[in-house]
Order: sequence, then structure tokens, then C-alpha cells
Amino acid sequence: MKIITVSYRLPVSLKKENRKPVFRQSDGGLATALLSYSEKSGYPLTWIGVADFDESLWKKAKKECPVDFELEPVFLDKHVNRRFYGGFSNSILWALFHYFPSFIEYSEEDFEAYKTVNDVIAQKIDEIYKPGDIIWIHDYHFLGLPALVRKRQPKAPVGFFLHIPFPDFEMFRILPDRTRRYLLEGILGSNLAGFHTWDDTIHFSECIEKILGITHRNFFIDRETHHVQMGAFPISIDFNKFHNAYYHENVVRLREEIRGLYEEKKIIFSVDRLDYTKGVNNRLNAFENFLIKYPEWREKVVFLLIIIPSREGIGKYKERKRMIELNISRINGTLGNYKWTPVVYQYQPVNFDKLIALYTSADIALITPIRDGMNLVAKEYVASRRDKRGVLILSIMAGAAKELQEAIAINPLDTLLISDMIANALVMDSSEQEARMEKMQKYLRKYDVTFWANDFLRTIEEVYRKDTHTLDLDGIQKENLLKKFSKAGKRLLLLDLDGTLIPFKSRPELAVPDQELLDLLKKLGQDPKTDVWIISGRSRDFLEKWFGDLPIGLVAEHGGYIRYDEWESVIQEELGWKNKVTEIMQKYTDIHSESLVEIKEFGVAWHYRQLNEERGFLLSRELLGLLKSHLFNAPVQVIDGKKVIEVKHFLAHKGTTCRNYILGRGHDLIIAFGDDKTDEDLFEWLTGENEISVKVGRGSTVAKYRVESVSKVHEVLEELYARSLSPASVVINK
Ligand code: GDG
Repeated sequence: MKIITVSYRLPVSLKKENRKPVFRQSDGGLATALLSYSEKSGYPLTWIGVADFDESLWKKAKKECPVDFELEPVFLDKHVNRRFYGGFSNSILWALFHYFPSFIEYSEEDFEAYKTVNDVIAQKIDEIYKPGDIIWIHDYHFLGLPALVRKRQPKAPVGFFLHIPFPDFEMFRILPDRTRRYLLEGILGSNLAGFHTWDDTIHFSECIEKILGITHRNFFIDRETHHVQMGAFPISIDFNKFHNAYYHENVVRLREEIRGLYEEKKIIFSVDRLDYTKGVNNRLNAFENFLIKYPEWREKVVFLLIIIPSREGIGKYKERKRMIELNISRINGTLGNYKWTPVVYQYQPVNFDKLIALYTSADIALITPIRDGMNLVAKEYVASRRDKRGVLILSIMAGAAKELQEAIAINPLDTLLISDMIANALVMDSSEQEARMEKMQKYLRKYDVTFWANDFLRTIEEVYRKDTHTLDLDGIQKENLLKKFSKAGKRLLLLDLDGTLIPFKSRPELAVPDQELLDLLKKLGQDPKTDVWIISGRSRDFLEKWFGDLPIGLVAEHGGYIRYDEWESVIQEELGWKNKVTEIMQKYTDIHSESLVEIKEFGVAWHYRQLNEERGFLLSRELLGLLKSHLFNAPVQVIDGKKVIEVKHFLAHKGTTCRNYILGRGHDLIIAFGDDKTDEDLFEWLTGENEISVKVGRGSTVAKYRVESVSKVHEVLEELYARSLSPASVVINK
């Protein structure tokens, strides 16, 4: 059993230096976290990534690789890799997911290369995977990969984590349909799709709802082959590594050196990879504003700006570098003088000790991304301040801002606000600095990168285990249920109608019960030991007309009306929202005449079964959004049903009505059958050992059992009826 991790970059680099192969391990938090998890759990680790070295060099050096895990470099054709990495990954996905749509350079060839590389990696995983292994795929380079792995290994536990933001539907939908479907279906191949924040998670869930028509229940989806959980897993850092480095000899020496260089001056610091998302030019403009608005700080402050070279082959990055450098020289030229350089700029990486020395020398860390999945620099700055000094100024557009509440929050475009906040931070008294740092450190110490990795991997296993929770109601399972039924003293059957007892038809009025079903319900209802209820979304008139003469109970309008002897309403109030909903739905029907509006007493439904599949789907997504906004705060539920959008009073609820009026009346066995979301409201109440829920057809469910179709429901009901006859006759019949 092992963990297979996939990321574009390997945590180790290999270069030839003085004709000898030299390995370097990255300081990345991901490697640290995974290694620590692997150590604690005892699962060995295999890491797959794209090699940035030659295969021949790897073959020679492989044995000397100084790591405690298996490294599986994948060697790509250079041309394909350029289109895959520089093209689709970084000139399309990166720009789009960070809300820079005008920076996208869309190319079909790049998409082809992206798919090819995802296929190559899927193949690699397939070669290595053994049952029992856990697969963890990272980031936007491999959005298609989870589904490709699922295809090859349907039973594999697969996690996917996105390190960058997931954009909202309005942004994501700009991609061609085949592309966006590939990406969304790709992620949905995993058992766990993790994001940094709930905003990202919600954006993803909205995209799958609007583009693929897949809805979730509590961010959980039941697919044909597996379950998918979505959720927020904010990444973090190795807190202790950063915290403990403060007193390292080399760090102390470097810090003294830096402090010595800027004696009498306050230091503002930032470090980023070169990227247009990081807001470096805004930051520079804010610093310039600050020096103009607060001239008393001139010559008393210095801005140490470090940019790490990144993606230099891509046009937008080259351009950004030029823009930043022009800006720096303009500011230094106009505001600096021969004794003082306001912005000290470095375009080179720094090693870990220098980074800590810089973090711990800085009076302010100024972090201003326009958009950032998380931003680890912010967390590292806080963790490294063992002296509890320094002030973090952080953009609200970074995922980290959701957690680091004691940072000074700024809007990255508001350069005037930033300049004021710099002025405030420079005079913040030490007790306030300490109090803020302490709170943030307490949080980061607890939620460190090891917590993150444990939480993520544990959740993959949990969701994976859930894969078997809904059992097919056949064979031994069915036999057990039948036995229970024949043994039970008093039994209750709760039966949904459409999609459960009656198959769907193009128009609701055509879906009516046949004589066979009526006979079946009649004979079941006549058994004094069995109470039978139809729990339906239909109107009471409809139920009365077809089932009124049977010896069974009826619930209409999803729980709004109940009939023992007489119909009784569970709702007593005026429904002011109904007119508005009817008006909105009617407009849709006026334009799209194949659809129809059904007005009920406690709700309104728009049926689109007869519309062209694709158009009906798109319109239903639009209508859903519109209704949700119009009905904000109204006491309603908006249901995205099977080819029907329905708005109903929240008390017209199958679960609540059954609980209040039908359940808890001395039944020894309860069996409920249902096929859609409103039935789930009832299933959620049926948790006891003798409370059996049965989902009809595919789709997410909390039910204990599943049958595949309406005819199977009839079959099971016939069998239950047979068992309701005397046990002796059942034996004889056998
Ligand atoms: C992506 C998302 C998300 C940088 N230069 C040096 C150096 N670094 C280290 C920092 C930090 C990391 O690189 C940068 O991480 P960020 O989170 O700030 O940004 P991205 O590279 O854009 O990362 C981001 C992240 O993935 C994780 O999910 O937070 O939102 O964009 O750890 O310290 N480290 C050293 N020398 C350098 O020159 N030693």
C-alpha cells in the first residue's frame, strides 16, 4: 500500500555540475507534508512529475537520488511539453482561473497537448498503481487526469487538489464546451476534489451544476462508478520549520547583516514569483503614493522587492517583468536620491536562510495579489516571526486572507488605502504587533501543512469507504429485507409516486397508474399489519382521483396536504411569492411553448421534459439562478427535479410531514421508496435499524439500498405482499 502523488514539478531537481549529476531537493511544503504523512501512516510515497532533466542523465544518476521516496519522472517530448505547460496550462488555465480572460491565448493544439500529457501521466499511474494505493493529483496541469485514472482503475481512491482559485461560472463558461466538459468531468473522476476556500468549492459546484447538470447534496455527489466529495482544504506551511529557523546561526548572521545595511530605516518586504496575478505594480504604485503622501518617511524607509524568475518563456511574463522594472526605475529616479534608493530590487531566487533573514528583518510584509489561491508567503512571514514583531499587510484577494484575520486587510487596487495602511503599520506599537502575531501563529501552529495533508488524505479514504454504503437491493440483501418484513408485527410502506411507482411521461397528466399498480396497492393496503402511504408531489385532486378509493394514506404536494380520512393542510399562511414565481415561469413557457407551468396549492412547477434536451437544460439553469435571486428570504425551497424546476413552501416537505404525522406510531419496520431529491428529505429521517430507505435509479442518495427502476419497485412490492401472507403459505409455495 502506498501513496502515489502527481504534480507537474518533482520535489527534486537534477543538474549536471562540473560533469557530475547533482540532486537538489526543493524546500516545498508539499514534499515536507507528504513525507511526514508517509512517515506517520507508514505508507511509502511514490512521486510522479514531469522531468526537467534528460532521461540519459536520470538513468545514470538514479541510484544516487538522495530521497526517502520513489521518484518517477516522466519524460515528455519538448514540443508537446511547451504546448502543454507554456500553452494550455499557463496561457489559458492560469489566466482564466485568476480572472484575466483577456490574457488567454486559446489554441486547440495546446488543448490537444494538454490531453496528451494527461493521458501519458494516466498511463504512468496505471503502471505503478496497485489495489490499496491512494492516488493524489495536484493542480491545474492535471484537471483531466482523475477521470482518466478512474477509467483505467475504476476502484482506485483518487484525490485531486487545486492550488489556484477556481473561477465562477461566468468566467469558466468562456471556454469552448468540449474543453470545459473535459476539465469538469476530469476533476469529477476523483473521490475528493479539494480547493483552498469555500468560494472556490462553490464556484466549482456551480459550474458542474450549470454545465454538466450534476447537482450535489452537501457537496457530495453520487456517480455511476464512485462518490465525489468536494470541499475546502486551505493549504499551509511547515510552521515549526519557519518558526524554529529564527535562531539558526546563519539566519541570525544574515539578519544582522540586513539590519546593519538599513540601520535607522524601516524595511518593507515582499517576495513573489514573477506573475501578473501577484499585483507587483499596484504595490509599487501604493509605495510611491505613500512616499508622496507621507514625505516625512522619505529616506527612512526602504522597500526590498524580490521577484523570483518564473515562466520567462511566456510573453505575458516577459512583458510583466519589463513593466515592473520600468516602474521601479521610475520611482527610484523620481523619489530617490544619491543617498537613498527607495526600492531595492532583486530578480533572483534566495535560499531558505536568506528568506528567513529577510522575513525576520522586515517591519512590514506587503502582500498585494490581485488574485491568489492561497499565498504561502503571508503564512511564512507570520510563522517565522518568533519575535512576534512585524506587520502583515495582506490583499483580501488571497485565499490566506480568509484565515489570517489579524493581518491588515487591503484591496489590491486601492493604492490610496494601501499607502495609508503602510503609514499606520509603520507606527503600530509593539504590543499590538505582538497580539496580532500571537493570534495568527496560534492558528498556523495548529493548522499546519501536516494537518492539511492528513486531513485531505483521511478524507479521501473516508469518501472512498462510503463508496459501498448504498447497497443494491437484490440477492441476500433483498432476502433479508423480505424476512424482516414477514417477521415484523406492524409495518409501514412509504411510497413516492412519479419515478418510483409510475414511470415518467412527457407530460405529468399522462403519467397515471395502471390497473396492475392499483391492484397491488389495494392488496398491500388491505393487510391489517401493513400501513401503506403514497407520499407524492402531486396535487391532492390528482391523488384523490386515482387513489382516493384505496385503503391507503395519501400525502400530496410534497407534504403540504395529508389524508387519513379527510384532506388536511399542514400550511396555513398566504403564499405571496407564488404570483411572482408563476409570472417568471409563465414567461419562460410563453417563449418556449413546449414547456408548461403547473400551479399547485403550495408551489409552482415548470416542466421542460418536452423541450430539446440541451435547450431545456440551459434554460433550466438560467431559471434556477433567477428564482434563487428573486426568492431570497422567502419561505420556499427551489428544487431542481427531473426535467422540472419546482418552487414549494418549505413546510411542504416530505421529511417533516412524515415525521410529524406518520412516523413514530409503533411500526416495527418502515420501508420507504423514492427517486428524487424530495424523497431524500424523508430518507434522512430513516436512520434506525428497522427503517429502510430505497432509492430508485442513479444519483446521489443517503438511502441504504438502491433498485434500478420502477418495475423493480413493483417486483419488490409484490414480494413483500407475498411475505405478508402467512409464513406457512410462503413455505408451502416454495
Ligand atoms: C501556488 C498558488 C498557493 C518563492 N521564492 C523563493 C521561495 N519561494 C517560496 C515561498 C513560498 C512559495 O515559494 C510561493 O508560494 P505562493 O503560495 O506564495 O505562490 P505560488 O508559487 O503562486 O503557488 C498559491 C500555492 O500554489 C500553494 O498551494 O498558495 O496561491 O498560486 O513557499 O517561500 N523560497 C525560497 N527561495 C525563493 O527564492 N527558499
